[in-house]
Amino acid sequence: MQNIGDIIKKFDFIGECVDYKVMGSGNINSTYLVSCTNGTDTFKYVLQKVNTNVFGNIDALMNNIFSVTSYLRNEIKKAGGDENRETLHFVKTADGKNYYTAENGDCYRAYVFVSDSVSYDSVDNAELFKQSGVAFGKFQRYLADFPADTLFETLPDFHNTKLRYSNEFIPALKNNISGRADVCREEIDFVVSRKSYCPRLVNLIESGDLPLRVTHNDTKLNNVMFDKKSGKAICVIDLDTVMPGLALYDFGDSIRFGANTAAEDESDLSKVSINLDYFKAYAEGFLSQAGESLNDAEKENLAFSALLMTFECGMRFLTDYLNGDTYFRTEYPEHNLVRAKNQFALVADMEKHMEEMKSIINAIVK
Ligand code: GN1
Ligand code: MG
Repeated sequence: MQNIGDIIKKFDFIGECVDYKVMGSGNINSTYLVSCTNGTDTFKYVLQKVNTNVFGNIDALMNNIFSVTSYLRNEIKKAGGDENRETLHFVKTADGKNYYTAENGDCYRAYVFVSDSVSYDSVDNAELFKQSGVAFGKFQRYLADFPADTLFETLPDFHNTKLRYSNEFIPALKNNISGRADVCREEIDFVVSRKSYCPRLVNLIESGDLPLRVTHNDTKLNNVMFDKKSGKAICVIDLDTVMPGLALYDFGDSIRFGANTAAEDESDLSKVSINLDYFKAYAEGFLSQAGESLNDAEKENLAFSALLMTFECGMRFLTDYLNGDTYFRTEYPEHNLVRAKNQFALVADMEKHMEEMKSIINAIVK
């Protein structure tokens, strides 16, 4: 473990650091809020240790981030927005590098904390959730003409549910490294009995029905910063997985997390269900920005994408549980299993409400 105080000194921050504390609730990277002062003003930065077990090529990942954020800055300016608040500003190291590599190989990067902003792990009103839909829809719209072939695929096949099943879940089950397969038979059966969901979107990419776009791919509610006063979404964060993907991945993953009536790791499954008001609100927000560019196959699969992204995430949690918790950060031994059960309860509820979900979408896109 590196001394964070020493790491902070490596960055080109204004003034001297007076305080830092752990922030955020991500499952992959470690995040700190750093406060600096030059004697008169305070400057806040976000420092992150990037998970090098998950991301292999940090050079390429940080190049993606610098090029995407500078492209966004331009698009926001052109649209008359405030480019200083609506996208992240990464800060280089004192010797001009995109990130800092410590002696033990740990990698750190930093960006300016968006002032007067806040993120949420859950919402208690539909309007706020709709706002996050606006933010992710806008993000996709602004990046519509970004040269996708210049982007490095930080995690190839990230949402390839078919490969997640055959190349990750099945081997984890067969190898059963953790010896835990016996305690999660019900969840394993849940996944296997729904295997036919996995190739649906991937097949539509192969057939040319679904276009690849530059997408965010990790559209959790807590990856959006909101203005503390106005409640409006300001900007999208966590740009590690910005890659060519499907609009449906971004839509579906937002619903998975934000329209669940419980947190994604709530163990009381009676609290887990799909909130259809939130589903509708998010769809309205997202489609108000990204809707016009969507083709018929995309529109037809919006409701299903919510189910599939929930199923995929549950399968990933279960895979990690079988592998002995090597990927997601866990706080207690059964954490990944609790998450998997939770996601599967949500899938089951979405299955019951699929026709309503489709009607909600049809009423918006008609
Ligand atoms: C991870 O880092 P975070 O918490 O924003 C994961 C997502 C999962 C999510 C589940 C790079 O996101 O894919 O949906 O946990 N990110 C990566 O909470 O694997
Ligand atoms: Mg995050």
